[in-house]
Amino acid sequence: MKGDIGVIGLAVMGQNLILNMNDHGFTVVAHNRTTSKVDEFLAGPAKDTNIIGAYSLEELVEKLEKPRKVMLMVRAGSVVDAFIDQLAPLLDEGDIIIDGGNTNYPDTNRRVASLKEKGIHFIGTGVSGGEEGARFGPSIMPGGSPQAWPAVKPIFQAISAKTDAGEPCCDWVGNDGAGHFVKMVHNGIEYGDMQLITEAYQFMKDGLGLSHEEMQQTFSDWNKTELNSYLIEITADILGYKDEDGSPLVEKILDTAGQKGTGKWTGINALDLGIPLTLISESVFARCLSALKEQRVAAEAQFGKAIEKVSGDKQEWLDALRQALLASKIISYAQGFMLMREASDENGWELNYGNVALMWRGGCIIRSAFLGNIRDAYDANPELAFLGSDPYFKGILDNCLAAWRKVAAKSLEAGIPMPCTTSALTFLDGYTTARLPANLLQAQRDYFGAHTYERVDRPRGEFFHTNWTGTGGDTASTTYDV
Ligand code: NBP
Repeated sequence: MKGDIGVIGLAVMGQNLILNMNDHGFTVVAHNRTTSKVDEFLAGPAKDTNIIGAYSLEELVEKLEKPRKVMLMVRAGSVVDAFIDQLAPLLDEGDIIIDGGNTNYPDTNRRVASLKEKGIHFIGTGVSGGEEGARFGPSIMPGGSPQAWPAVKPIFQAISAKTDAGEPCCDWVGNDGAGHFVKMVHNGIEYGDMQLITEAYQFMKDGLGLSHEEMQQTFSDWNKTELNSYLIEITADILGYKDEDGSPLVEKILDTAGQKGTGKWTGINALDLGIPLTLISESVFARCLSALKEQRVAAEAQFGKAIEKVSGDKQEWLDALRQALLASKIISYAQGFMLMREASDENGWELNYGNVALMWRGGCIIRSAFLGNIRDAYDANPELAFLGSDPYFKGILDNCLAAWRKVAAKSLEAGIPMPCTTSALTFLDGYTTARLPANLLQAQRDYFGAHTYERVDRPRGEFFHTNWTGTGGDTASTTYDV
């Protein structure tokens, strides 16, 4: 019997995806560079399954049904290129290579194009949900060669997470690197969600002086509101978790955040495309700041920094904090979808934003009830430019605004760093301001660099230069840009 799909890479993600595929009745051929891991896998987790081992790429290819589907679950980067180079000569026209790693999407663009010349289809797919997702239902975001999708769809949609209504959290995202792009934005949003939660935690702990039991209870309560999500749920669990000595384990963990780069890629992309992705970018910088532990310790002593206690009714503050978190989260997703729209337009991907929200609805780290509402918003209006304009989300923003301002102002007064909560509010204030002070900025640019400006009393597209000092020239600049 030949295999339905081959999977290369028997680390945590590969093994669990293979077992998931096997559970759904697919015959999987498994290969790993270090072939002893094939034996260990077959004798261990894959014992008594239909999983077949392959000890070389030739054997793997030989054991697959045509069109062959070979999925790479290996370290992203040059390892993927090396496997593609070895696999391509062994494959026939119409065969499919799938990269399920955390690849930077320009690499996927490049691989789709170069394999197309050889007649081989390529899919780059985001897979989210970590070990447990891979085993029992991840969110899967495939993009690449559209001709390959019909052959891969039954496998991916079978193994993916499902919504409560039974819909698979997996659908075709778009051409070329669209799948990996959407996965990158997913990870960026994950950075933002996590940072927002940590800001609320610090406000509760250092501002309001809540105990860990009270904080655990608060997050549990929040999980029964519009904030219902995997990350809020695990935060409650973490805050209640005790170390061996009975004290909260979370307080023994060093306060320096790690990162693997997908948040940074999202921020870089936003800068490249000119999209004000302020919240996710702040969340990446917050991790960078956290990493400066020794400098922070020294600076706290040098500046005599202390967080002021927040006085007043605790329940009122907690409710205001919940509203600030919810409103900030709406801004984060609104910015993420703005970025996807710009990238989609730029690359001709024709992303379906309702489908993207559906794919994130289950299986992945940012899964939440909230994503169901985002899906409804884009289903109702696929052209929605700003998620916050959708009636449901606008209603929440309107209702939360006063409490959100109160929390943001208090955080600044008390010295509690809340970069994402406050920058989200600043974004909304900017986005809803018809006239910003950029007129003065344009005047400055024209003053020192003759960069010209447009006038409110003339049609757009007409450019003017003023000789501001009387000593400058009348020649406008076309090359010098600041
Ligand atoms: P790793 O990212 O740790 O990669 C391990 C696999 O890569 C093993 O099969 C290893 O083979 C192979 N490999 C390496 Br490392 N260097 C190689 C080389 N020079 N030549 C050939 N093979 C090489 O595995 P993972 O954590 O399962 O993740 C797989 C992919 O999925 C990654 O892109 C990751 O970013 C992504 N992802 C991971 C998670 C997660 O929660 N872990 C979640 C979502 C996505 P060996 O056994 O011979 O060393």
